[in-house]
Amino acid sequence: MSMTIDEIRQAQRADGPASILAMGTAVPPNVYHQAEFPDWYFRVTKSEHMTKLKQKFKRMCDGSMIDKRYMHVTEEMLNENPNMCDDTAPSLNVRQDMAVEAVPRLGAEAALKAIAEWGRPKSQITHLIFHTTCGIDMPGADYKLLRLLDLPHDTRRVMLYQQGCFAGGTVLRIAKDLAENNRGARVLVVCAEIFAVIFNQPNETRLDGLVGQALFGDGAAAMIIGSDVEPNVERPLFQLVSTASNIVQDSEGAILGKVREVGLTFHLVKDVPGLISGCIERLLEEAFGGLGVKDWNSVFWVAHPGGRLILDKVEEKCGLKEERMRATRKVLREYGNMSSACVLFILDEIRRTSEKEGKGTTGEGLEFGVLFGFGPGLTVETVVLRSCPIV
Ligand code: WCA
Repeated sequence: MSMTIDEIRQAQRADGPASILAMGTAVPPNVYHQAEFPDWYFRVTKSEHMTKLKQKFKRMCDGSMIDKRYMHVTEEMLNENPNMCDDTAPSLNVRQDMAVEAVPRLGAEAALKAIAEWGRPKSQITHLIFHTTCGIDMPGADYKLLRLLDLPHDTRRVMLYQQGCFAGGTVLRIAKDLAENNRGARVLVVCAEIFAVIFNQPNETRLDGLVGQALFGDGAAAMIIGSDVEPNVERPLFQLVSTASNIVQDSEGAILGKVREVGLTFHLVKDVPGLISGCIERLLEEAFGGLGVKDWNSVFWVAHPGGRLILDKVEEKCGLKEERMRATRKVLREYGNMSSACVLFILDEIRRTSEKEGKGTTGEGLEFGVLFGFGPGLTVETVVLRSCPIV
């Protein structure tokens, strides 16, 4: 008996909402403590004579709220590639080579942890979404990850390059659409960032670049996302309720990244925290209108920690209690700004702490949560989450 187009479409779609079924994170082995970073950074870039600039950099580091960061780059690598510490010399080739090799490898490490938690064979992954701000290559980091993990060759891949810090939200938005529109889909989502593309010497004519040097760290995070959870095998951690993507009004040029011969140069206006906090209440109202939620303290929070001041201003604008941003600030403190990977680290932190502290749900005992990705544009990605009971 033949089927109508409507019946075919119906059969193709999943019944339930997309859920996060597992998570994993990874960082490179080299740890850099923020208190010692200004001395290290000005020494390895042979900039110790710039004493006033070093003092300013120290103020940025001191105010960052970051305790430590992890980085692929080591002093040995910089000594072997002196152009990486010279912003008048081309260094794109060496940076690209580093990122193209290290990004899928770090992503694979995080993905293996997510797959192990998921509990099903990796051959049952149907889709892959990979995002990195670092490096460009053909075939891409998605292809390399597929090879590293020996995933099925017919895995349906989506590769996103160069989106920047908001993309932790973008990958969840795409994963939700894929999982809900392809019955049985199991989407592996990976964000991996390697600061080697940005690292460069301090320059007093580019103070915004210096802010980046004070904040960025490397990290990768992975998730498995699917609808129609398989009972007794899969354990849902969060449901993805709705997603949105917005460009902040009057913010053109507020954050820019340019791939140049000296690597990825980074431009940032001082008012990024003001621009983001200025639109946050409207975005919350749009996101939660349908659910009737009006109290921003009644939901758990995952906000991209682009910098401490962004969190302070958002917290103030929304009248948040200190505990709402606790997980976000913890990830900033322990890892720095890992661009797109940050929000996934924070979600992982929230569900782990919720379990450890005996909360009733994976979302700090609350039912709903919000995840915000902030980045170039300015762009804000919003994801409404629903937590799951902890049995
Ligand atoms: C400044 C600026 C400024 C402060 N320009 N001088 C891409 C690729 C990757 O691989 C990874 C990531 C990415 C992209 C990532 C992003 O998009 S992140 C962008 C979002 N982040 C921010 O906008 C940072 C927001 N700012 C802050 O969180 C704080 O300003 C900061 C933690 C950096 C310092 O806070 P503070 O309370 O200690 O002090 P100040 O007064 O805010 O800043 C200290 C100094 O830094 C001041 O100078 P001075 O001489 O008066 O001490 C500021 O003028 C200066 N400064 N932002 C140029 N955008």
